[in-house]
Amino acid sequence: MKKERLELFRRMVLIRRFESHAEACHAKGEIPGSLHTATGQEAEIVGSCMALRPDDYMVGNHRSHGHPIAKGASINPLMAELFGRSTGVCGGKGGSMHLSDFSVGSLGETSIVGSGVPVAVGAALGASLQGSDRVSLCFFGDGATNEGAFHEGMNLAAIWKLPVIFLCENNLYGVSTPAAEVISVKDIAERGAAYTMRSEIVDGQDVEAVFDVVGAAVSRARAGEGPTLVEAKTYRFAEHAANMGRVLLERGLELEEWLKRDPIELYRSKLIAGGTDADELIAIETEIDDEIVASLDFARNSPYPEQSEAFTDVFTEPVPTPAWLNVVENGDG
Ligand SMILES: Cc1ncc(C[n+]2csc(CCOP(=O)(O)OP(=O)(O)O)c2C)c(N)n1
Ligand SMILES: [Mg+2]
Repeated sequence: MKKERLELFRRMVLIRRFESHAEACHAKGEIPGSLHTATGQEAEIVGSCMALRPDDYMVGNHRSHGHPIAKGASINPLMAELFGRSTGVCGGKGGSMHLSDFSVGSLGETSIVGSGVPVAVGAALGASLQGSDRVSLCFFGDGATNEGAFHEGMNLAAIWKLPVIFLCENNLYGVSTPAAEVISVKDIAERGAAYTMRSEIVDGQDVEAVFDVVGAAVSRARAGEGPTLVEAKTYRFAEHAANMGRVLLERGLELEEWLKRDPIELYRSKLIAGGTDADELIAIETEIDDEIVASLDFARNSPYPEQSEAFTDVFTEPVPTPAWLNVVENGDG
């Protein structure tokens, strides 16, 4: 168990440092586009993903650099993707909000809020039609639970008893809008009742608590007992997206209180109280720093995609020709 605990710590720190370096590179203009970090949310990300098998599916959203990392993806192609380089996990054409890495079951993300839900439900349907016991973990924010796609996905997963874990990262805001002002229920977990779906609330700053709650949901899903909605109560420490400025959201004391519940520092204290040598944790962090520096070198030294590739990877290849088009082209119609 010690090994697993250190791995929970390692992955949280890896995500934190990956994102802080990405933010610095974005500020310098090295990373194009928008960049949403999940600093402060690492425990719910790592605790959930580590409760999965490598062949299980996972779907993130616009704030999901850390999710493929937590699922076990190597960071060089992820960093290169942020830099828009051809060695990136999506050939440099996706960027920060499109980090699919099928090799670890990470089906990717999109910027459309709520759109990952049907993808995760579809993956679970596929797994069950194929007779496999793979499960599908779907991350989305509090704001996404007001989208139609969320409710449609929850309903389908419930009626077909699909192996999905719906993981709501309730960080209390959608951009600058407080969740409490726009969501009809006190706890998002209550929304499970509308679909007779089991739901749980978990402290999203406690990595082991998340691991346990999601682990139990995964076991039920694998056993054919259907989906679970898990609401992780968490908080993002940075603004909604890099360079948006805090002007949009004056959080004052609230932020200060949440900073005291930094998931990495909470877990460091817990590990040390449980007998882990503090230096062992520092050694892990030093190793991560080297790994990050190497990933930055890798990204910076990689080429941009060729112009000729602009239209590849857009549709499946070859693009299937619809039957009706054949008929018209042949002059038969
Ligand atoms: C369908 C849709 N509506 C609006 C937006 C603009 N938008 C981008 S992120 C975001 C907030 C999402 O909040 P939440 O789901 O709580 O996720 P968080 O950013 O807090 O992690 C909004 C409204 C969008 N990208 N897609
Ligand atoms: Mg939110």
